[in-house]
Amino acid sequence: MALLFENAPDRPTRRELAAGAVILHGFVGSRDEPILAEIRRIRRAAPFRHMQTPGGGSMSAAMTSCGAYGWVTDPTGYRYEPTDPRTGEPWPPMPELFSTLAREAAAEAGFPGFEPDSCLINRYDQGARMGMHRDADERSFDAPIVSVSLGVSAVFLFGGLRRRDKPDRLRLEHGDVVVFGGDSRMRYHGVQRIEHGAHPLTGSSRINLTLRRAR
Ligand code: MD3
Ligand code: FE
Repeated sequence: MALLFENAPDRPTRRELAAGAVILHGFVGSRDEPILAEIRRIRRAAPFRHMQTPGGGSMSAAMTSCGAYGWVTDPTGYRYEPTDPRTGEPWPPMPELFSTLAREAAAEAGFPGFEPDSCLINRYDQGARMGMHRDADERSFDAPIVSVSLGVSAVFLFGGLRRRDKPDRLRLEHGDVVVFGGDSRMRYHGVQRIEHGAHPLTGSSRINLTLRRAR
């Protein structure tokens, strides 16, 4: 569908949101189905689950990971782990498709040489959200984070360096990739509650991949 209009001048492919934050509209292109096929493979070994938070709640997004490290939360805290706590087995390997896409997107945004060692996969069903937070569990904040959105769209909240800074709202659509590095790496961000929706490739869900350098 998007083929005709993806690179039309009225829908620019690359847009700078803030210093270090670049959105690449439709950057996924025809890699959408291959990515979803890899996720089906990953979830067979490491199923999506709603993890518990230190505050006593649970994440409304269902999560899994691939790569050398996976992000986990439980009542003791947030951290990266080399194995899935569900099985004790290493996380499924990062598909080359994921690391290549992330490296290309990061380079396009001005961060050459990005080699992710972790990919967190978030699945938002209708009503799921993610509260405002910073990503601070990585060993170094020099590397960017690359975000890939698939399926039903969501309103992304892009805040500032202080929790109270009023966030910008930005709709992320199927195939959009956003790179957050440099001066934007430590910004607060979140995802508004997912509305009722349907996408031919994901049904009523939104899938977000975040490619990270954990260690
Ligand atoms: C801005 N995920 O998993 S991706 C997360 O759509 C997370 O699932 C959201 O926030 C999602 O931690 C947002 C966009 C994103 C990811 C990392 C960032 C924005 C960021 C790191 C720094 C600044
Ligand atoms: Fe985040």
